[in-house]
Amino acid sequence: MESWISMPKIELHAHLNGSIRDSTLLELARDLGEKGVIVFADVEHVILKNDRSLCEVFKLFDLIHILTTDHATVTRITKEVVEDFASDNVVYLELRTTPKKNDLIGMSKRSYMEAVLEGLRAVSAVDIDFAPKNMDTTSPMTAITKSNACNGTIKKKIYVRLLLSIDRRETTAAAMDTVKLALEMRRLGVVGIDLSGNPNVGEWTTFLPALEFAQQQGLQVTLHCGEVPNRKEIQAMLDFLPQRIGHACFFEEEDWIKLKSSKIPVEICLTSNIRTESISSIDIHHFADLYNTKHPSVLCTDDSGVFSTSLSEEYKLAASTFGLGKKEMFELVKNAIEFIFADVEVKQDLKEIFNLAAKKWD
Ligand code: 6MZ
Repeated sequence: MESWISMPKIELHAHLNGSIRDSTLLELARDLGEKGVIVFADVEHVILKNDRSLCEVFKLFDLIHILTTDHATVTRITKEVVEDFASDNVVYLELRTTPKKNDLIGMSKRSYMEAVLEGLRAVSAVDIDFAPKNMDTTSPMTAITKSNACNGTIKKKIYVRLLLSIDRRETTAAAMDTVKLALEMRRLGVVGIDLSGNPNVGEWTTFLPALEFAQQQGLQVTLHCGEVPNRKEIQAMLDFLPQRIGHACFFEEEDWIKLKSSKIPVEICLTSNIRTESISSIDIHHFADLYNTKHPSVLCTDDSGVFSTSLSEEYKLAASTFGLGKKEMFELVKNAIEFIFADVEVKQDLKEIFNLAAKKWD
C-alpha cells in the first residue's frame, strides 16, 4: 500500500459531500442530535454502513446534506477533503460539488461556493494552488497560491480546481443558474460543469440547454453517463461530445463503438461501481477493455467517504485485479494530465512533477 500512496496521483471524479471523513460525519450528527434536529442513534448506523445499493447511496446523500449544509460546515469539509487527498499524494484534484440554495439559512448557490472557497483558503497542511495565476490578487474573493517555504522545509503542494455539479433533480432554470455561477467564478478556479445525481431521476433534455450554454462559453463538461441502463440517454450524451464522462457501466456494443471513435476520456470508479452493484464483479469491469484498447481513462474515487476508499486503494485494486505493475499504473495516471480541465500552465507543472517522479517508477 505504501508505494501506491507515495505515487503522485490525479483525481478527476470526487464529489465533495461524498468524500467526508466518517469521524466528521459522526461528529456533525452527534451535534445535530444534541440540538434535537435528528436522532443520532438512527443515523449512526446509516453513516457506518459499508455496502449500499445505488438507491441507498442517494438516500445517504440526503442525510449527509442535512448534516453539512450550513456555510461553516461546507468550509470545514472542503478543507478536510483537500487535506485528505493531499496526504494520499494527490497532486491535482478536480473537486466537484452541487451549489445549494437554502432560503431558510440564507444560503444562495453563490454563498455556498464562497464557503467552499473559504475552505480552500483554510487549507494549511499543504500548499494549495486553486486558481489561475493571471488574475487580480487584491480582491478578497481571489484565490491564492500559498507560499511554498515553511521554516526552510518544502511542503507538499496540491492543485485544486472546481467543477460545479448540476443535480438531476434540478430544473432547466436552476441548471442554468449553476452554469452562470461557474462562468462568474472562472477566475476563482472553476473549470467546468458536471451532471450528476440519481440517474433514475430527471430527463437529459432538461439539462441540455444549460450544458450547451456551458460548452459555448468555454466551460468543460463531464457527464455521469450509463450509471443505469438507458440506451437513449447514453447515445444522446455521447452525441453531445462532453469533454469527459464518468462511469460508463451500462454501455452496449453501439455505445462502446461511439465512445471509442469519439475518444472521450472515461473517469473510472471501481469501488463505487462494485459497492453499488452497477458492475457485478471487479474482474469483468470495463476498465480492463478500455486499458487494453488504450482508450483514455483514469482511476477515481467518486465518493471516498461513502465507499470507504482512497485513490491509492483504487490503484492498488486495479493493479492486483488486472495484473498491472507500478510502471503501467504510473503511466496511466500521468496520461490523465492530457484530459484535466485546468489550463496549459498547470499541465506543464504537472508534467514536470511526473517527470521528476518517473525515475522511481521505471
Ligand atoms: C451520481 C453522485 C454519485 O455535490 O453535494 N453524486 N451522482 N452518481 C454517483 N455515484 C455513486 N455520487 C455522488 O456531493 C454529493 C452529490 O454528488 C452526486 C449526488 O448528486 C450527491 O447528492 P455534493 O458535494
